[in-house]
Amino acid sequence: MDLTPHDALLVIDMQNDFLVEGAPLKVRGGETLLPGINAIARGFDHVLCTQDWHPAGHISFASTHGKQPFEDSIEASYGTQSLWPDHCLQGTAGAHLHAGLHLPHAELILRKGFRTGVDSYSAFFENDRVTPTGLAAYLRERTLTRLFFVGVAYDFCVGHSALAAVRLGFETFVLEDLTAAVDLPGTIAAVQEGFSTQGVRRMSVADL
Ligand code: VGL
Ligand code: ZN
Repeated sequence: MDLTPHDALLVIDMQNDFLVEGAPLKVRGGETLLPGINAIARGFDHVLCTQDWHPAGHISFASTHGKQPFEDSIEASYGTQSLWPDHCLQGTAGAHLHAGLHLPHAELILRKGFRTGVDSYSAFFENDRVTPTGLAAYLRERTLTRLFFVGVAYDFCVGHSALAAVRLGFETFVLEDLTAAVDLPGTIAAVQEGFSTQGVRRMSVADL
């Protein structure tokens, strides 16, 4: 596949709280993706990153509701919200992009999930599915029409971002061997079902 100036690599949530040993929301295998992401990024003219960026007392934190992370959920005004350990608190070391990520030419770091009352798995829309982050307009204005997703978590932020991208009309690929999943019951199957019905293309680094 030949890359063009209209292609962008979207590196999703490669942050300490998802990657380092003992982190609250460690995604198994996430840290092993770093060398591969660094390497592939060199082939892209345009690299963008996202950063999960929550205020204290965020709606997605189990602690906010006195509930159990991973198991409990709440009914938010916008639908069911899964509950997580506290993670990616604004300005903390856990929220920093991992020091092993070397993307010196990255052009944008998009923060998401910064509103107390609504979570944002997708880089394009918050979980209410209507509040935009501005990313679609940014990409369109810059004529970045073909998007390649890597990072964590495959079954949450990568998956929701890719599904939103294809709905918005971007040609959308997920480089699956440069992703890692949280893997709660049914979450991988659900996202893959969405990919196949909505036209997100699954590929591996070797296909690039
Ligand atoms: C994520 C759960 C909560 C992710 C972010 O990056 O996939 N998952 N916040
Ligand atoms: Zn989060």
